[in-house]
Amino acid sequence: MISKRDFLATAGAGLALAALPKWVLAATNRQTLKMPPLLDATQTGRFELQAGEAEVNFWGRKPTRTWGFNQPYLGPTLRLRNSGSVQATIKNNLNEEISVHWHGLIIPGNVDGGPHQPVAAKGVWTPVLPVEQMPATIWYHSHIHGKTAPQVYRGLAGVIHLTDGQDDARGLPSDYGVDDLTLVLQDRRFDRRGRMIYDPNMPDSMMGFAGNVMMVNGQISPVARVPRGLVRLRLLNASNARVLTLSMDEGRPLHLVGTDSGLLKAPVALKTLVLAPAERAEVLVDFSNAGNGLLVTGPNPNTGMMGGGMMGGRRRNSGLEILPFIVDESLPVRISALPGQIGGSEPDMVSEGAPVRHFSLEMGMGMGGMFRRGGRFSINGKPFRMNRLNQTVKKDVTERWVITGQMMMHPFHVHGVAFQVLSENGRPPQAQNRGWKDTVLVQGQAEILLRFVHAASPEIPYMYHCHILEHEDGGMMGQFSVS
Ligand SMILES: [Cu+2]
Repeated sequence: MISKRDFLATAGAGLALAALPKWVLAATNRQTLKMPPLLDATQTGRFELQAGEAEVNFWGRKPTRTWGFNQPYLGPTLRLRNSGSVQATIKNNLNEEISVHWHGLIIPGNVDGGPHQPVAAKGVWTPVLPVEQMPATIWYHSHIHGKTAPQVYRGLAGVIHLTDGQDDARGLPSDYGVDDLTLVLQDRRFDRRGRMIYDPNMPDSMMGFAGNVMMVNGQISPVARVPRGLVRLRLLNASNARVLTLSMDEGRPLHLVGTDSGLLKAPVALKTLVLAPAERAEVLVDFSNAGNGLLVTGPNPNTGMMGGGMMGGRRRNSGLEILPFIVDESLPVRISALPGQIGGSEPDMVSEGAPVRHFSLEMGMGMGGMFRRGGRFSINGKPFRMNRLNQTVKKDVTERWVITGQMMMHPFHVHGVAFQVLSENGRPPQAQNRGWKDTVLVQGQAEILLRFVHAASPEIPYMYHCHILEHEDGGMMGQFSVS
């Protein structure tokens, strides 16, 4: 188990030691990790989310004004069937328009919840979501153009479990909050009074806004209690910009069983799992023999050419503790052996003859670009415009998209589809990118194969964009119809 001193050393590295306020010392009485409340719609076929404002006292000193769905910060975990329609009701009790994008749901453009489908202040949205896809861990978040970064930062996000009820047969843990843990990972910036702040300066808006503390499910430095067996972690990187490089202390493997859009055929043991903003991964961790453990993230690798001191590299570049796990003998051990096969699938699409499109993710780094507000970021030279359709795509046709990123790594997300990563910098994809994906971290160049099965009209098109939210809001986004 990590000691109090180790924790302070880690947190302190983030806060700059000299400025470490005394109240941090009092904050080490750790709370047990809480799961987001489970909102199970598998039987009812309906759910309701209410966006509202509240106050949260994260550090036990000064409270922060936060937003959330059905609770003060973040939203419930929605459990949905992976097959069949579900009736959603979104009530916006805020004084500002929001949207709810179903990130990872493969559904038509007119219920996708993107920037063209705002829910007005005090308004209501009642889409029917026709779900028909593989079981997966996906999520939902606000997606108003130009406001996604601050709105998600304040708390408008939550996780969705798509389930077919067959996890016992697969040998996968599925007892919510006991051996099946949902972990919303976010770095957040706190001021000396313990308030969560969002005040991006010029470097922040270029590189993306990074925090000095890691939160799990909206909690600062909680402790997870786990059974002495196999535990499933459903990981979501809901940070605005930080690329996580996750590992267990002492090299205990993370057994990858699922990527963004579905389960793999069999577990893949990883020492380190890179999880970019918006990516999800399901991993199994074995607590049967080794006992207690600690999940950590290494330094943010995404400092690009700006890296180092100029951009306050020290704050960005410290590794951070994420979550200690304590084995609790009172918890039931349901699964103690790693499953051999889990019956998922890996994409194997035909790339020959597929029409090719090129996407260049651009930072506009000239002096003119650097000091120009709103139009710094673009794709193929075009910053996002609400009234400009960038592509028209044919339904049921496999396409090959070649994505090139400038200056730094960019997590590229496409709405309305699960895709195959065909290559990364001309080589076969790394192990963690061989499953079905909806977001891929472009580190130079990536090629993806994708085929749309639903339509999106020119009026309510699908989006593709960088999921560093400050880049997205700044214009690194495009939109396309499918018919
Ligand atoms: Cu980007």
